[in-house]
Amino acid sequence: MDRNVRIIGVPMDLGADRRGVDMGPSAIRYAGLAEEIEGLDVTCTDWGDVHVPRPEGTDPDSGAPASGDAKFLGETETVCTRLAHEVDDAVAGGDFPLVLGGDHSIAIGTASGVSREAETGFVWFDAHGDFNTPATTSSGNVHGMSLAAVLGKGSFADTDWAPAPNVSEENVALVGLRSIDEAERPNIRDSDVTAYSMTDIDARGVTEVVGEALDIATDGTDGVHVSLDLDWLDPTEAPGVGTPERGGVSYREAHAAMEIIAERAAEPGRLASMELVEVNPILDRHNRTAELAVELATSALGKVIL
Ligand code: Z70
Ligand code: MN
Ligand code: MN
Ligand code: MN
Repeated sequence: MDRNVRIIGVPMDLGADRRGVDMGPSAIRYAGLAEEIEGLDVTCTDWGDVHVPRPEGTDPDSGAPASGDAKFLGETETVCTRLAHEVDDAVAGGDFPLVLGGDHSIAIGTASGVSREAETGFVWFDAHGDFNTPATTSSGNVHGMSLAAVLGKGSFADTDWAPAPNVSEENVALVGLRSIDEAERPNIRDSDVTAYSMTDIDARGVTEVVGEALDIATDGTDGVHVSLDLDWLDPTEAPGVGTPERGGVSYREAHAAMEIIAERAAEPGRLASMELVEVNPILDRHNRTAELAVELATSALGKVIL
């Protein structure tokens, strides 16, 4: 990594049902994130946390009427607007934003901030598509809609905060899918994103799939944002997530993917930002999911075995 890493925590859980994901930033810091990054001879500044309102005393229906069936949409807008400003500030200051969730709804803020001045491709590692809209969601949870929001799908198109300014669907690749809602599937199929399921990883291997995902995300863009939902990994490796899904990638496959990202960071379509989301220490065993998040982040930032 050729830039100072700026850590930005977002203790957000309004986009998901399971309480505990708001403790993700603390858990990831406690697992030694800053120390491990400095061990790579990369400087690192912890910018603290973006303020998030507590769900007690907030109204899930805020943001209505445009929100449809999206819970806490008004608070999500507030948090994502704050985060977008922090990420934009980091990029403008020449730093590399490393955002710690929190649930995956925060990606709407990261995307908006990182793409404010630059065409940005996305590689979205996830068991889920996060491609619901307020019209198709069955949960009402914004973390299941965040990529659709970034791309201005459905009623998100009518908002000025959700669609990212410089992200094209053609430059978005989803990797590792294995749990898509019935009503969500056509949203993905009818879009111009490229979606790789676990079936693709089984057939072609993680190296080839991630290489192709990076080709898509770097094609004509200024940089790539890596959004890493820890439920991308198999629950045996990452038990501390709100929505575990069997059949995810292994520890080795996840590291291989991050190492490919690190290799590409030196190229012109370089790594622009990264986020680590959905770590839930309450559901974890001995903070191992947060520790894994730290290991994967350092791999993406250039850690090598020899
Ligand atoms: C489901 C929904 C989801 C993350 C779960 C689940 C979405 N498709 N996303 N965990 N990160 O509620 O929309
Ligand atoms: Mn500012
Ligand atoms: Mn997700
Ligand atoms: Mn997920």
